[in-house]
Amino acid sequence: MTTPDTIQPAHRHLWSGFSTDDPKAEIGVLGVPFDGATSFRKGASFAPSKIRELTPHASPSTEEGISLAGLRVRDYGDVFVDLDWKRYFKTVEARAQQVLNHHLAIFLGGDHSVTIPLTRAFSAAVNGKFGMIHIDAHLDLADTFEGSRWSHACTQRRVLELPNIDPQHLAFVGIRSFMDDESEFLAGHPEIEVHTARDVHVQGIEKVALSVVKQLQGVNAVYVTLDIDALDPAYAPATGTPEAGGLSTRDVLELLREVFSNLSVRALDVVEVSPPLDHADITSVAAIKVIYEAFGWVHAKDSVNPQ
Ligand SMILES: [Mn+2]
Repeated sequence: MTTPDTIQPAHRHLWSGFSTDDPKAEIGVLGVPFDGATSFRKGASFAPSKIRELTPHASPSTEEGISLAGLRVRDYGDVFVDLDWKRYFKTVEARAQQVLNHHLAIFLGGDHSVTIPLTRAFSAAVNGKFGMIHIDAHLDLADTFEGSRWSHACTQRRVLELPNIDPQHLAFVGIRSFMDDESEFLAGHPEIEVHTARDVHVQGIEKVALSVVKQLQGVNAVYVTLDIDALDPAYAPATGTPEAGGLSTRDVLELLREVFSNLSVRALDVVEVSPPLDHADITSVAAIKVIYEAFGWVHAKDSVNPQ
Protein backbone atom coordinates (compact mmCIF):
# COMPACT_ATOMS: atom_id res chain seq x y z
CA MET A 1 0.00 0.00 0.00
CA THR A 2 1.23 3.48 -0.78
CA THR A 3 1.38 5.59 2.37
CA PRO A 4 2.53 9.18 2.78
CA ASP A 5 5.83 7.75 4.10
CA THR A 6 6.54 5.58 1.09
CA ILE A 7 5.82 8.29 -1.46
CA GLN A 8 8.64 10.41 -0.04
CA PRO A 9 11.94 10.04 -1.92
CA ALA A 10 14.36 7.82 0.01
CA HIS A 11 16.81 10.69 0.51
CA ARG A 12 14.41 12.80 2.60
CA HIS A 13 16.56 12.24 5.69
CA LEU A 14 19.58 13.82 7.33
CA TRP A 15 22.52 13.85 4.89
CA SER A 16 20.22 12.49 2.18
CA GLY A 17 19.88 9.24 4.12
CA PHE A 18 23.64 8.52 4.21
CA SER A 19 23.84 9.08 7.97
CA THR A 20 25.16 6.10 9.92
CA ASP A 21 26.85 5.17 13.20
CA ASP A 22 29.36 3.03 11.31
CA PRO A 23 32.87 3.91 12.56
CA LYS A 24 34.15 2.94 9.09
CA ALA A 25 32.05 5.61 7.38
CA GLU A 26 34.00 7.43 4.66
CA ILE A 27 32.87 10.82 5.93
CA GLY A 28 32.88 12.22 9.47
CA VAL A 29 31.03 15.47 10.24
CA LEU A 30 31.34 17.77 13.23
CA GLY A 31 29.58 21.10 13.81
CA VAL A 32 31.39 23.88 15.63
CA PRO A 33 28.70 26.53 16.17
CA PHE A 34 30.90 29.24 17.63
CA ASP A 35 30.82 32.85 16.43
CA GLY A 36 32.41 34.55 19.42
CA ALA A 37 35.24 35.84 17.25
CA THR A 38 33.14 37.39 14.50
CA SER A 39 34.22 40.99 14.22
CA PHE A 40 31.27 42.38 12.25
CA ARG A 41 27.94 40.62 11.75
CA LYS A 42 27.24 37.44 13.69
CA GLY A 43 25.08 34.38 13.03
CA ALA A 44 27.61 31.73 11.96
CA SER A 45 26.67 29.72 15.05
CA PHE A 46 23.43 28.80 13.28
CA ALA A 47 25.13 27.30 10.24
CA PRO A 48 25.56 23.64 11.29
CA SER A 49 21.88 23.26 12.16
CA LYS A 50 20.73 25.09 9.01
CA ILE A 51 22.99 23.01 6.75
CA ARG A 52 21.75 19.77 8.31
CA GLU A 53 18.16 20.97 8.03
CA LEU A 54 18.57 21.37 4.27
CA THR A 55 20.33 18.05 3.59
CA PRO A 56 17.13 15.98 3.14
CA HIS A 57 16.53 18.17 0.09
CA ALA A 58 20.00 17.63 -1.38
CA SER A 59 19.99 15.15 -4.22
CA PRO A 60 21.98 11.95 -3.47
CA SER A 61 24.25 12.38 -6.48
CA THR A 62 27.07 14.54 -7.73
CA GLU A 63 26.45 17.37 -10.17
CA GLU A 64 27.46 15.06 -13.02
CA GLY A 65 24.92 12.43 -12.06
CA ILE A 66 27.19 9.99 -10.29
CA SER A 67 25.15 8.27 -7.59
CA LEU A 68 26.35 8.58 -4.02
CA ALA A 69 24.51 5.36 -3.10
CA GLY A 70 26.46 3.41 -0.51
CA LEU A 71 28.23 6.45 0.91
CA ARG A 72 28.35 6.53 4.71
CA VAL A 73 28.34 9.77 6.68
CA ARG A 74 28.88 9.71 10.43
CA ASP A 75 27.67 12.92 12.03
CA TYR A 76 29.14 13.58 15.47
CA GLY A 77 26.77 16.46 16.18
CA ASP A 78 27.97 19.81 17.46
CA VAL A 79 30.53 20.95 20.01
CA PHE A 80 28.18 23.01 22.13
CA VAL A 81 29.37 26.50 22.90
CA ASP A 82 31.15 27.08 26.18
CA LEU A 83 31.57 30.62 27.54
CA ASP A 84 35.19 29.85 28.36
CA TRP A 85 36.84 30.36 24.98
CA LYS A 86 40.10 28.59 25.84
CA ARG A 87 38.29 25.55 27.25
CA TYR A 88 35.98 25.49 24.23
CA PHE A 89 38.86 25.34 21.78
CA LYS A 90 40.40 22.49 23.80
CA THR A 91 37.09 20.61 23.56
CA VAL A 92 36.87 21.26 19.80
CA GLU A 93 40.41 19.95 19.37
CA ALA A 94 39.61 16.79 21.35
CA ARG A 95 36.29 16.13 19.60
CA ALA A 96 37.86 16.66 16.17
CA GLN A 97 40.35 13.83 16.67
CA GLN A 98 37.68 11.16 16.34
CA VAL A 99 36.26 12.77 13.21
CA LEU A 100 39.71 12.78 11.63
CA ASN A 101 39.74 8.97 11.67
CA HIS A 102 37.41 9.03 8.67
CA HIS A 103 38.67 9.29 5.11
CA LEU A 104 37.38 12.87 5.00
CA ALA A 105 36.49 15.02 8.01
CA ILE A 106 33.99 17.79 7.32
CA PHE A 107 33.75 20.55 9.88
CA LEU A 108 30.89 23.03 9.87
CA GLY A 109 31.66 26.42 11.44
CA GLY A 110 31.17 28.66 13.13
CA ASP A 111 33.40 31.60 12.42
CA HIS A 112 36.90 31.19 11.05
CA SER A 113 38.53 31.06 14.49
CA VAL A 114 37.28 27.46 14.82
CA THR A 115 39.87 26.43 12.23
CA ILE A 116 42.53 27.14 14.89
CA PRO A 117 41.64 24.17 17.17
CA LEU A 118 40.60 22.07 14.17
CA THR A 119 44.01 22.40 12.54
CA ARG A 120 45.70 21.67 15.87
CA ALA A 121 43.86 18.36 15.90
CA PHE A 122 44.71 17.82 12.23
CA SER A 123 48.39 18.55 12.81
CA ALA A 124 48.49 15.93 15.57
CA ALA A 125 46.64 13.36 13.44
CA VAL A 126 48.85 13.69 10.36
CA ASN A 127 51.93 11.55 10.01
CA GLY A 128 54.45 13.93 8.45
CA LYS A 129 53.90 17.26 6.76
CA PHE A 130 50.57 18.76 5.86
CA GLY A 131 49.47 21.50 3.50
CA MET A 132 46.74 24.06 3.82
CA ILE A 133 44.48 25.66 1.22
CA HIS A 134 42.76 28.78 2.51
CA ILE A 135 39.90 29.90 0.28
CA ASP A 136 38.72 33.26 1.57
CA ALA A 137 38.29 36.95 0.77
CA HIS A 138 40.71 37.62 3.63
CA LEU A 139 44.14 36.31 4.58
CA ASP A 140 43.37 35.85 8.28
CA LEU A 141 47.09 36.34 8.87
CA ALA A 142 47.00 38.96 11.64
CA ASP A 143 49.09 38.09 14.68
CA THR A 144 46.45 39.60 16.96
CA PHE A 145 43.10 41.20 16.16
CA GLU A 146 40.80 43.05 18.51
CA GLY A 147 43.15 42.08 21.33
CA SER A 148 43.04 38.33 20.68
CA ARG A 149 45.40 35.82 19.12
CA TRP A 150 42.44 33.55 18.46
CA SER A 151 40.42 35.94 16.35
CA HIS A 152 39.00 34.77 13.04
CA ALA A 153 41.48 37.25 11.54
CA CYS A 154 44.43 35.27 13.00
CA THR A 155 43.68 31.75 11.79
CA GLN A 156 46.59 31.25 9.42
CA ARG A 157 49.15 32.81 11.76
CA ARG A 158 48.20 30.18 14.32
CA VAL A 159 48.28 27.44 11.67
CA LEU A 160 51.81 28.44 10.69
CA GLU A 161 52.89 27.93 14.32
CA LEU A 162 52.02 24.23 14.10
CA PRO A 163 55.09 21.96 13.92
CA ASN A 164 54.41 20.09 10.66
CA ILE A 165 53.43 22.75 8.14
CA ASP A 166 55.89 24.85 6.15
CA PRO A 167 54.90 28.27 4.79
CA GLN A 168 55.45 27.12 1.19
CA HIS A 169 52.65 24.62 1.73
CA LEU A 170 50.07 27.30 2.51
CA ALA A 171 48.04 28.52 -0.48
CA PHE A 172 45.48 31.31 -0.54
CA VAL A 173 42.74 31.63 -3.14
CA GLY A 174 40.09 34.34 -3.51
CA ILE A 175 41.85 37.07 -1.54
CA ARG A 176 40.72 40.67 -2.07
CA SER A 177 41.35 42.42 1.23
CA PHE A 178 44.63 43.04 3.05
CA MET A 179 45.60 44.54 6.38
CA ASP A 180 49.02 46.21 6.67
CA ASP A 181 50.49 43.69 9.09
CA GLU A 182 49.34 40.86 6.83
CA SER A 183 51.05 42.45 3.83
CA GLU A 184 54.23 42.87 5.88
CA PHE A 185 54.11 39.23 6.92
CA LEU A 186 53.65 38.13 3.31
CA ALA A 187 56.54 40.33 2.17
CA GLY A 188 58.74 38.34 4.57
CA HIS A 189 57.36 35.02 3.27
CA PRO A 190 57.43 35.11 -0.53
CA GLU A 191 57.12 31.30 -0.54
CA ILE A 192 53.44 31.60 0.45
CA GLU A 193 51.28 31.62 -2.70
CA VAL A 194 48.46 34.14 -2.81
CA HIS A 195 45.95 33.87 -5.65
CA THR A 196 43.72 36.89 -5.43
CA ALA A 197 40.13 36.92 -6.66
CA ARG A 198 41.38 39.10 -9.51
CA ASP A 199 44.04 36.49 -10.40
CA VAL A 200 41.24 33.97 -10.70
CA HIS A 201 39.30 36.36 -12.92
CA VAL A 202 42.27 37.19 -15.16
CA GLN A 203 43.99 33.76 -15.34
CA GLY A 204 41.01 31.45 -14.97
CA ILE A 205 40.41 29.02 -12.13
CA GLU A 206 42.01 26.07 -13.95
CA LYS A 207 45.41 27.75 -14.02
CA VAL A 208 45.15 28.76 -10.39
CA ALA A 209 44.04 25.25 -9.39
CA LEU A 210 47.01 23.66 -11.18
CA SER A 211 49.36 26.06 -9.43
CA VAL A 212 47.90 25.17 -6.02
CA VAL A 213 48.18 21.45 -6.73
CA LYS A 214 51.80 21.87 -7.83
CA GLN A 215 52.64 23.91 -4.75
CA LEU A 216 51.28 21.26 -2.39
CA GLN A 217 52.93 18.25 -4.01
CA GLY A 218 54.90 16.28 -1.49
CA VAL A 219 52.83 16.83 1.63
CA ASN A 220 51.22 13.82 3.28
CA ALA A 221 47.80 15.38 3.85
CA VAL A 222 45.91 18.53 2.99
CA TYR A 223 43.42 20.57 5.00
CA VAL A 224 41.07 22.79 2.98
CA THR A 225 39.38 25.67 4.76
CA LEU A 226 36.57 27.36 2.88
CA ASP A 227 35.48 30.70 4.26
CA ILE A 228 32.22 31.21 2.42
CA ASP A 229 33.10 34.92 2.02
CA ALA A 230 35.54 33.82 -0.69
CA LEU A 231 32.42 33.67 -2.82
CA ASP A 232 31.08 36.89 -4.22
CA PRO A 233 28.19 38.24 -2.12
CA ALA A 234 26.00 37.50 -5.14
CA TYR A 235 26.60 33.78 -4.46
CA ALA A 236 26.97 33.94 -0.69
CA PRO A 237 25.41 37.07 0.81
CA ALA A 238 25.02 35.63 4.30
CA THR A 239 28.40 36.05 5.87
CA GLY A 240 29.79 38.27 8.58
CA THR A 241 32.40 40.15 6.57
CA PRO A 242 31.33 40.23 2.92
CA GLU A 243 33.63 41.63 0.20
CA ALA A 244 32.44 42.38 -3.32
CA GLY A 245 34.35 41.13 -6.36
CA GLY A 246 34.66 37.50 -5.32
CA LEU A 247 34.68 33.99 -6.71
CA SER A 248 31.70 32.20 -8.18
CA THR A 249 30.42 28.93 -6.75
CA ARG A 250 31.56 27.41 -10.05
CA ASP A 251 35.14 28.65 -9.46
CA VAL A 252 35.25 27.02 -6.04
CA LEU A 253 33.82 23.74 -7.33
CA GLU A 254 36.35 23.60 -10.18
CA LEU A 255 39.23 24.46 -7.84
CA LEU A 256 38.24 21.78 -5.35
CA ARG A 257 37.63 19.19 -8.06
CA GLU A 258 41.27 19.58 -9.12
CA VAL A 259 42.53 19.65 -5.53
CA PHE A 260 40.58 16.56 -4.39
CA SER A 261 41.59 14.65 -7.51
CA ASN A 262 45.30 15.30 -7.11
CA LEU A 263 46.02 15.75 -3.41
CA SER A 264 45.29 13.78 -0.27
CA VAL A 265 42.61 16.03 1.22
CA ARG A 266 41.69 14.70 4.66
CA ALA A 267 39.73 17.63 6.09
CA LEU A 268 37.41 20.31 4.75
CA ASP A 269 35.89 23.01 6.85
CA VAL A 270 33.20 25.40 5.71
CA VAL A 271 32.99 28.46 7.91
CA GLU A 272 31.34 31.89 8.20
CA VAL A 273 27.95 30.88 6.76
CA SER A 274 25.50 33.06 8.70
CA PRO A 275 21.91 31.84 8.13
CA PRO A 276 20.18 34.80 9.84
CA LEU A 277 21.69 37.09 7.18
CA ASP A 278 20.63 34.87 4.29
CA HIS A 279 18.11 35.16 1.47
CA ALA A 280 16.33 31.94 0.48
CA ASP A 281 19.18 29.95 2.10
CA ILE A 282 21.37 30.76 -0.93
CA THR A 283 24.57 30.74 1.14
CA SER A 284 23.84 27.45 2.93
CA VAL A 285 22.90 25.90 -0.38
CA ALA A 286 26.31 26.91 -1.81
CA ALA A 287 28.01 25.28 1.18
CA ILE A 288 25.98 22.10 0.70
CA LYS A 289 26.89 21.90 -2.98
CA VAL A 290 30.58 22.00 -2.15
CA ILE A 291 30.14 19.39 0.59
CA TYR A 292 28.18 17.02 -1.65
CA GLU A 293 30.69 17.29 -4.47
CA ALA A 294 33.38 16.46 -1.89
CA PHE A 295 31.29 13.41 -0.96
CA GLY A 296 31.41 12.43 -4.62
CA TRP A 297 35.18 12.87 -4.97
CA VAL A 298 35.79 10.76 -1.85
CA HIS A 299 33.23 8.17 -2.90
CA ALA A 300 34.87 7.82 -6.32
CA LYS A 301 38.31 7.26 -4.74
CA ASP A 302 36.96 4.77 -2.20
CA SER A 303 35.18 2.81 -4.93
CA VAL A 304 38.57 2.32 -6.57
CA ASN A 305 40.46 1.70 -3.32
CA PRO A 306 37.98 0.46 -0.70
CA GLN A 307 39.15 0.82 2.93
MN1 LIG B 1 38.26 33.92 6.99
